[in-house]
Amino acid sequence: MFTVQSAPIDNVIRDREESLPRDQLEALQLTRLRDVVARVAHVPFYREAFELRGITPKSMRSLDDLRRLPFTTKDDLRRHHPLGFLTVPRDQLARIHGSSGTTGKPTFVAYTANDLQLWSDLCARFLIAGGLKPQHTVHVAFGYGLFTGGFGLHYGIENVGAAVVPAASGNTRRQIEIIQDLGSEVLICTPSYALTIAETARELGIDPRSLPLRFAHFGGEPWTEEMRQQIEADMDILAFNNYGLSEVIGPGVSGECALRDGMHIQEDHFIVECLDPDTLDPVPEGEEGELVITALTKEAMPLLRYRTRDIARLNREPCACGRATARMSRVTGRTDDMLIIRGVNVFPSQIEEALLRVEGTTPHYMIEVERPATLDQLTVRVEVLPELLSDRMDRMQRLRDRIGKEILTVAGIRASVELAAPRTLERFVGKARRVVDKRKPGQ
Ligand code: DLL
Repeated sequence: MFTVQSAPIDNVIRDREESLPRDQLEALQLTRLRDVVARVAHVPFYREAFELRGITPKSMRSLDDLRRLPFTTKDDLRRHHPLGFLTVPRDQLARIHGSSGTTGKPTFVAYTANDLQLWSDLCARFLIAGGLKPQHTVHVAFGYGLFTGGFGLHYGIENVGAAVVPAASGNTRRQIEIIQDLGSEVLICTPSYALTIAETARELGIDPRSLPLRFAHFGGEPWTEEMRQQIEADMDILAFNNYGLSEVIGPGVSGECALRDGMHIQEDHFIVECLDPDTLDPVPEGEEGELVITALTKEAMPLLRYRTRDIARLNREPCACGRATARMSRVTGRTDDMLIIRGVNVFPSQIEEALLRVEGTTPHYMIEVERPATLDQLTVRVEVLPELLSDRMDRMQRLRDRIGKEILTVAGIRASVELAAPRTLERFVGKARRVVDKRKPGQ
């Protein structure tokens, strides 16, 4: 048992594979790698690449041979729209999800019945690692639909034996009422939606700390350690991070254990590489790079070396919880949401971190980049606590200066800071969209 912020959490490891010694885990990965190479060999995209590179299942002699396999990108999926990566006949599919991109059309991902079972097992693993018990009632405020968040977590919770409340997204007041009426102890949504719930509760005169919630499992979008602290204090809960993406399976790729020192990657089912996004060589152990993921055991649509565009670090030290799997850090940004402002690489997470360091700011903010003449201009709008809004120009200016200074320290860039009154910026029910880049056409 571990005690996290005075809450006791039983350290339960669901499956033996989670704590396999490294050599046994790697032997299992290699067998599964050969197997998946055989299964995808007739997908036209992979067949061509395999022929060019002389790849056969047998030629996968060690895990290092992974590096001979082709990468798969979101563009490849688009080029083979809608389901060009299937390895099984259509009639074996049990579910199709999709992820929306910036281009409008969703990319589809398909599951067989076994894939759905695997998915629910993997979600159950991280939920259990984060303290979920069969006696809990769990409020799911993720969208149910093509998005993998709602259904993925839903079946994981049922798999654990807990009671699931499929509230889905929207109508925050009603959600609060349902949480109160049913006494739900666990909340599942995006971290930004948790903030909306807390804020709406306060508007209704309900102290969010008085809600029955005790734990939360957040994922689906980047968030910072500062944001975790704020949500935990606001709602008096313990918040766990979990990560995944639809192209790989959905939620269930990795999640935190009670020690919350990185997200355990479910390495018996996924091989995760951390590569320099430019050279595509592995980064030195522990350094930031792009995560590239190979799904070893999925049946319908296993992708090889999928380029996630997510930037994170890997840690292969065994964890004190007893799991031996590699852990990934928080995702600090994406190679493609990285903003380049006057030549400086800036991730929205850096701005968030800076804002939350300044007392009196809230986690509601918008980042706008434009180029009025030749020079990029960064504007950060942030809501401040009502008691900080004042008629005194000098006080407001001091606050803006402090925020600007923090942004400069954390992100290395000067920003013009605008203070906004409470509840004047946009709120999100799913993934937050906090960046408006007016330099791009169509935004
Ligand atoms: O967001 C799957 C998911 C749902 C994961 C619910 C966890 C909980 P997509 O819609 O395909 O799938 O978006 C995947 O979201 O590449 C990351 O950029 C981002 N993302 C997901 N989880 C996290 C997280 C789902 N914990 C994309 N931290 C990924 C940071 C995350 N980013």
